[in-house]
Amino acid sequence: MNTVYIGLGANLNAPEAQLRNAMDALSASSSFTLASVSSFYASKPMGPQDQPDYVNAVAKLMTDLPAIEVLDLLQQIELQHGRVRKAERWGPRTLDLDILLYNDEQIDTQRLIVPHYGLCEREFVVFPLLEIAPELTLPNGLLLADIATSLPRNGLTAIAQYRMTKSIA
Ligand code: PH2
Ligand code: MG
Ligand code: MG
Repeated sequence: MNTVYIGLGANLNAPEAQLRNAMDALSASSSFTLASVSSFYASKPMGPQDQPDYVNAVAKLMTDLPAIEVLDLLQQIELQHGRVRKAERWGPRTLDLDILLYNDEQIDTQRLIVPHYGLCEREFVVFPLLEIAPELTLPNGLLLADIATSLPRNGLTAIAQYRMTKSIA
């Protein structure tokens, strides 16, 4: 069994509902067991500022799938939720599902880089991850809690909770 942390983000078409639907889809998938979900957070857009605020969250999944097949399934869920891939870097999106961590592994391939390259700098990843994994050590040996100490929250605010219907706890 593998432990995967994923980041969820959306800022178009009722973003909170986008995240709830994505969580429902992950939790309904026979390939994943949903272990925990952070609060949903309102966050200021990183990148172009002429776009709506985001809703972000982090989830912990257990799976037997290799990382690349996790990516396939996440991209399938993105597409089912109306994601249109656009050229604009860091532009608005209906749903973005990113693999943040896959066990302790460092993966560097054409399609997938893990840990996610922005993990340590993005408050909308670090604080939700810290909420569900306060003791986490990253593959580079750094404690997530230490990274959080020197990272500005940039207005990041918890706005809602996702209630898990199926739990391994
Ligand atoms: N995702 C982006 C670009 N900017 N800003 C926030 N606050 N949250 C995101 O998830 C985000 C972003 C592209 O993936
Ligand atoms: Mg992203
Ligand atoms: Mg992405």
